[in-house]
Amino acid sequence: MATSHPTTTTTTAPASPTVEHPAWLPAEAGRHLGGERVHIAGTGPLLETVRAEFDRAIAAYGGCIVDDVATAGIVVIAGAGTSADAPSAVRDAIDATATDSLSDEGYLLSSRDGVTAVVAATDRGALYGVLDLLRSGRPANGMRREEPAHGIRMLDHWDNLTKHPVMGTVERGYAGDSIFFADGDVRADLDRVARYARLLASIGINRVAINNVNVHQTATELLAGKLPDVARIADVFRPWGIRLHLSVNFASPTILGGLESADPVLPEVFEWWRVATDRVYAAIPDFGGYVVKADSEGQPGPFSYGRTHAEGAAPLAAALEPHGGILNWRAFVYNHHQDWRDRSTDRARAAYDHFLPLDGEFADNVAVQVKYGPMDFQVREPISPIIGAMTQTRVAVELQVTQEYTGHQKHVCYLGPLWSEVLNFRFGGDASPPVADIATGGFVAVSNVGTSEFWTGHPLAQANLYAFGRLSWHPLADSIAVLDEWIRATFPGRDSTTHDAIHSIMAGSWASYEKYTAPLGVGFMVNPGNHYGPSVDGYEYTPWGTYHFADRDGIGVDRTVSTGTGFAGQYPSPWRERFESLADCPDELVLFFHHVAYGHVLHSGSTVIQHIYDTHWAGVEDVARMQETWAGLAGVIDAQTHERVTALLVEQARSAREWCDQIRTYFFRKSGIADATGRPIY
Ligand code: GCW
Repeated sequence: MATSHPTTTTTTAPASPTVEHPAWLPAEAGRHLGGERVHIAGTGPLLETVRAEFDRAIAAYGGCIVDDVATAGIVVIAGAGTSADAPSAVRDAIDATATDSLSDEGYLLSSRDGVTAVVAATDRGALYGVLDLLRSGRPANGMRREEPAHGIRMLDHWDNLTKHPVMGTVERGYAGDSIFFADGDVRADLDRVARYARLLASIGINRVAINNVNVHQTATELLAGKLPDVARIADVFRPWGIRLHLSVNFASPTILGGLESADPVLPEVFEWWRVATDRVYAAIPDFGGYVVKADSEGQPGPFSYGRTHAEGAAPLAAALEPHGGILNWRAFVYNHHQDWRDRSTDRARAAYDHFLPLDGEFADNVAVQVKYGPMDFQVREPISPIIGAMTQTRVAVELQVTQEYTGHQKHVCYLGPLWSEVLNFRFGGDASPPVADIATGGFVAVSNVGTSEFWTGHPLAQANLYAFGRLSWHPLADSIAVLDEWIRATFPGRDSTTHDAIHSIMAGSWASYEKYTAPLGVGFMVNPGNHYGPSVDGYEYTPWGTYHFADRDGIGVDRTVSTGTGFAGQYPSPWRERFESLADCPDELVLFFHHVAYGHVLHSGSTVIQHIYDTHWAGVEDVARMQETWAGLAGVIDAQTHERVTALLVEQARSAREWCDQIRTYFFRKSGIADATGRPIY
């Protein structure tokens, strides 16, 4: 939920902590490239980055960069052809790309006779290939071809320029302060940003929006007076193939330009955005575009002028278009002044109701950016139906890497499996394309990074950032295989017992989190404001539209067409029928779509009330197992990481227990039905 954002300025922690964790690119990453001779052919500014990467990786082990291709053990070719004396691995790869050409960002890794080749059509592809080599090691003999599924792989930072007394500089940030901003300005020292850009490039992220979608007063200035400083960040991103985006305030023409109105149909408003945007491109020639949160949680927008969101987007899209810029226009538009007594308004319906009528009215360089669920980044929601419904509009799917509703980076909660469910969802049933293929606007996620020495507060939350990058490149990859990749890269050279232990803690951690928090898709039940810890009725009588309707007889939200809010009818077949029917609705979403009696029997065979009792208990047991397994890793994992995770697991266990006891007790008191197993209730 939006909160007010008082803009107090206090002293800022240093941008670079003393011991910064290397994440999935530890220094040892270069070890397997050893004392290699590396030949680099091609042109383009990113090849400087490639050269520096090799220097960093191989110099320590006696390797060097050589001119002679014939004697090299690693050969990088960006675009250019090669001579006949090139090793066979190189010729194999060149032949392969001759028949099936590579895109701008694709590359081939080929190994034969002790030589590894990275072949790409551009220097950008070569950079991705080389970072892959560093991350995952030299491939065995043979060839691996890599192409991203989509060109837009973007992180949104909810970073503010000034500090909020509780949240610091990052809205919903749990990893320290902003790495970009301090004390109302862009940081002077951007070294940390360069290291961040390297991590992001290594997982294929190619766009970053640096500031909060709630654009407060000082941030509005990023588009004007602070532009030279924004350009400094873009300069740091550029060698890593990352384009910078800005979140902008819809009312900028009035706030910055002194216009009387920001009404998006006015010619002077078009003109204002054109001039402002030309200025941005003069400072940052590869600027990516704008992100806009309009008419949402108090942000200004076209509704103030009686205009639609397509009309609202038009002047910004027109200004960006000649420069190749894109506009990410968020669909998170709903009534946050709802009367809880009003049972007919349903927040879940909002994005579809607002945006479907506008399908086809947005310019080509606009992506409507939709949160994966129709409510708000809950641990379990159905997939937002508007993602599948706008067939004439680019749709970008928005995920949340920062753990706002999934444990604030105090809880281990590996989100890969949640995102895979989203990306694999097929609106039209098994024969229809998955969300991964219909997200024509690409993939966006809210970053979880800050000044924390671990980047992400919780060391294991690095896996979520890694997984988002990898899944935005390969949206249908197995998220558990991605986890294994992350474990191998982050903890290199460990034996399989260690690997398996980390895997067992993380692989099911999203499921565990779901067990001990809000049950069966009903959502929320968190403390209002900070969204951490249990408060079953915290949101029940608020204006936010997030209710569970528990009474003495039952719980859940009737979103059926026949007797409820009609939300189920926003899905095409077969889902509208499946969600509509209590008999067919998947267990995990039953309370999202139906209000049922506590004695309702789930497909699992358990009643709703017994399911609540059992899963909450089981979730706490899962966390106890995580603690035990992690304790066994002392001395095997570096001490800094081991101690931090140990301490956070204590908090996770405490918090899970609190959830468990409050939820079990609440439902016993409401229903009067005993837990069949006789476990304690208070
Ligand atoms: O759920 C809400 C969060 C807000 C956030 C908003 C959004 C940036 O609680 O903090 O604001 O989502 O996505 O715009």
